Amino acid sequence: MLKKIEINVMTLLRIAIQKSGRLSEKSLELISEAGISFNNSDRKLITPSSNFPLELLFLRDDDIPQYVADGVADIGIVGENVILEKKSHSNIVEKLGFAKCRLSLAIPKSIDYSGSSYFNNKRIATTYPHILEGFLKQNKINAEIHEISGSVEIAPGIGLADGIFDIVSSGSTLISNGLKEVEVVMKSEAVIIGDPKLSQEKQQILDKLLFRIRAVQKAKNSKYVVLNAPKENVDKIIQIIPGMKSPTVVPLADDGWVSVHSVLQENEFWQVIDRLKDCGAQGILVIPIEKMIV
Ligand code: PRT
Ligand code: ZN
Repeated sequence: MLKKIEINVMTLLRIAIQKSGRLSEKSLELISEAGISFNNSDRKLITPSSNFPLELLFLRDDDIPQYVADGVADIGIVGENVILEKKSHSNIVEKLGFAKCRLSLAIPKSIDYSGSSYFNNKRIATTYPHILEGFLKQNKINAEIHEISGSVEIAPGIGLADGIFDIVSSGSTLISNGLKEVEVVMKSEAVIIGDPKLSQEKQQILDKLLFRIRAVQKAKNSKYVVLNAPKENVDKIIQIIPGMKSPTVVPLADDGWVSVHSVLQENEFWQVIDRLKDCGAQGILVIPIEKMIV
């Protein structure tokens, strides 16, 4: 008699990440901080997780929007600059806050720059022709676009172009090539893009993944703070560091003092610490938070 065999085909969400480059390490770090493990020692193209219904697909960053649009990958991590250049229709699901940069126009530093009309009848070298074309059209500038595949920053020096349109992060590449940034056309950071038509099962996996990623991101932007303060200033201190719901206030052995525990945001850290000190706070301890579920 034939036995009925039940095959349990588990649904996996497939995420495309950059194989090697500026996004790869941070993308893998994010996934690992979300508690998702992979064994990719043999560098396979597709690697399933051992503890979460996710599989990694390693690609060049330029190919990621198309793979997501075609449904070969369900989601992907890529820079906003690539999405715009590839005119991809994938949804931005989450901004990730790393690989921040801008796409800018730059010219030799010796030239006086009077405004974007400078680029009329000039040659601009770039690896981002579509974004540049859009900017030129919008600003009614009639310039010649020279699409090249790399080392854009050397183009003016060798007489190939009058200016460049490229990614700028610290600005040191421009400086070391005798160039100056004159127009910021767009700002970019790494984002998760997604297929807008995910199945219900895959959407549930994505929601779980996003829940974890948000907890990690929120924790990174927050610090746990513990301090001692004179009792009469507690109300003022609570207003400065209201915390997630309300700070914990614990009496100290010394009757006139309390210990206050709360959470503060990284970006307002120094201003807040100064205000706390003005309220007589002492022994301020600031502790990193690993995960934060609100
Ligand atoms: O091989 P693959 O196609 O996958 O990678 P890639 O070589 O096309 O891209 P990669 O790894 O260099 O960058 C991936 C993404 O990182 C980009 O699409 C951006 O979204 C983001 N990013 C962030 C940057 C930079 N910062 C950056 N500084 N991408 C490139 N640069 C380069 C830039 O082209 C210029 O040459 O760094 C130089 C400028 O840097 P600064 O710091 O001197 O201004
Ligand atoms: Zn690329």
